[in-house]
Amino acid sequence: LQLAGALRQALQRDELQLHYQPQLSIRDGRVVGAEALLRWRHPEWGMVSPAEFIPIAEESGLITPIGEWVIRTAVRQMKAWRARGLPEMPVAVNLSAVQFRQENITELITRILDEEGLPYHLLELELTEAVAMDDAQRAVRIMDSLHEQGIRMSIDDFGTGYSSLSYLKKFKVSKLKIDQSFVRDLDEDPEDKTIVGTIIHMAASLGMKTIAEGVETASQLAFLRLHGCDEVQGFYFSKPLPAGQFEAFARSNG
Ligand code: G
Ligand code: G
Ligand code: MN
Ligand code: NA
Repeated sequence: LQLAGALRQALQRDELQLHYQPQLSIRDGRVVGAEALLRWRHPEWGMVSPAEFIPIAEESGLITPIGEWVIRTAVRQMKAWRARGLPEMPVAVNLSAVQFRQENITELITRILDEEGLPYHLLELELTEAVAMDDAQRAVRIMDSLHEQGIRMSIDDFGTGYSSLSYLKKFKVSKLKIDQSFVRDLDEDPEDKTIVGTIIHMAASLGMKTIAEGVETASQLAFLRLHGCDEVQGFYFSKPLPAGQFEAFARSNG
């Protein structure tokens, strides 16, 4: 397969890059974190979306080296920002289904953090609700072991993966990320208003924070603020940025 071959070379040829999307506190608008998002710039095809190549990386097994590269690169970036005096904030990295099923995932992650010398609490891992619920018992085990090490987890695309509340209660996650499909029509759709409000209140009662994804308008922000959502992420504030631009954004919104 052409794409898999090109992807194998992408790692060696330095064609992969991480962009960082700011996450802001809804109370004061300060940047409190970032989500690392993978970018692949192919010399001939241009930008290839992770939505396109992550599935191929999973099928071909390339997700293992790529996933490790993503974690290590995000960790090194945090160290660089730290050395440059940027206030400390966690960076969230997306975990794919295959990575999540790796037997030694906790050890792999703590090994990278140890090798790079970064405190464990600065790395956050995002797992989609669908992947977590696909094998919820395993998710509970892995979350327990990551939590024991002080590594934070959040549930991505929340609201799309039919969580059982009895499992959600057992998941040691610090944050629910409200899926952008509910945020998109928040201004017009009364059902989405109900869903988003309910997620925020449920999360609070379970001791979890909420972050809304895909925030694009002032009125979406106003609704989220009124209902006590903790953090926001979306084009209204910033698209995902190259590391240098993220740093500038964080400094002027700190
Ligand atoms: O940033 P963008 O909208 O192009 O991302 C498209 C999809 O790719 C999103 O679902 C996002 O979660 C996923 N994605 C981006 N970076 C990574 C990554 O490093 N690992 C995994 N597994 N998925 C990623
Ligand atoms: O699946 P995940 O939530 O990890 O994917 C995040 C994706 O959402 C990224 O590809 C990112 O580029 C995209 N994204 C981030 N903010 C917005 C936004 O405000 N609107 C839209 N439509 N997409 C966004
Ligand atoms: Mn995500
Ligand atoms: Na998401």
